[in-house]
Amino acid sequence: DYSRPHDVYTNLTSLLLHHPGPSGPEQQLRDCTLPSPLLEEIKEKNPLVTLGGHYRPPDCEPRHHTAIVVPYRNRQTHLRALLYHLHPFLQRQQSGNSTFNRAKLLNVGVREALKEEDWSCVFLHDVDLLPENDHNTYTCHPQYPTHLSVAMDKFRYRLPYSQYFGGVSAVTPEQYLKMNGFPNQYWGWGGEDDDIAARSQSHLSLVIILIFTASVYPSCLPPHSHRRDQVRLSGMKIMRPPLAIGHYKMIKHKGDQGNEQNPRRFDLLKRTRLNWRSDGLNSLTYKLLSKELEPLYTNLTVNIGDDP
Ligand code: BGN
Repeated sequence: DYSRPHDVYTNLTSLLLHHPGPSGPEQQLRDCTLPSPLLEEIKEKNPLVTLGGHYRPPDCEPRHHTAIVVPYRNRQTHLRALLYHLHPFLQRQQSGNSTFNRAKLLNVGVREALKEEDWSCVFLHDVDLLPENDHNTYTCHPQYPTHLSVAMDKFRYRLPYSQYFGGVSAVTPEQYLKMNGFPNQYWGWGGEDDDIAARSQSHLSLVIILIFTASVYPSCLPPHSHRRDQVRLSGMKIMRPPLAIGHYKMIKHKGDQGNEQNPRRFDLLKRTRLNWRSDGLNSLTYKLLSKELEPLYTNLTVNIGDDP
């Protein structure tokens, strides 16, 4: 019992945390008011850590087998802060080597976000896109999915092609359910946004949609003026702000490792019409490894499996 007021022991306690070894990027500690929750809470946040502080990644064979030794006496607050930080930190270092899967991660994010609160609108936002026009309101259309990044600098402030749905888009939970979420099978770069677009669209041509959009979707409505109508049972279509409003700057980057072009995307896309009812929100499986409330965002680390 480390918390006794008059500690009768003068022992040096070695805490052994058995972990496979590190390989991840650096994480900066933000400030000096670090949380030190109760041991019970830390345990709850780390369901995969077993008795004695052991952890093994559930989805791969560890390459290292590491014990962490912490000389200790009378510092329970520090110990709790360290355990609170270290367990998720070590688990994160084992995540992220498999192929990227944007659409499946979006599914996970939407499901986890909806566990937290009854959001009326959920945005699906690439990390490298910065909105440039304040009139591009981040709200949902009550009936149809919205595509907001219609004019990116990378594509000379135009749509690269009429069905493009990548970058930044938004759905209400009802729209998300109606389209059975997003596909889980697109491992690597490309095609998943086209699949999502195909799920959400009816057969209206884009020209009609754009004219319609410009007239009924003013860019500057106050958020609460949207009514939350039921989605029609027929197919949906894509709503877009005018090209002059949906401006985004893309932060320049090279293709990332683990997100190479997916050669299967052409075949997968041909089958969207057949597959969308069975591949999506209703077939989503994953394991939540950690969930951390950071000062400016919530960081979820999940095991979503790997390209079969
Ligand atoms: C398209 C990609 C999209 C990507 C845009 C813009 C495919 C499927 C080919 C049938 N689609 O070509 O995923 O967002 O380019 O870069 O690769």
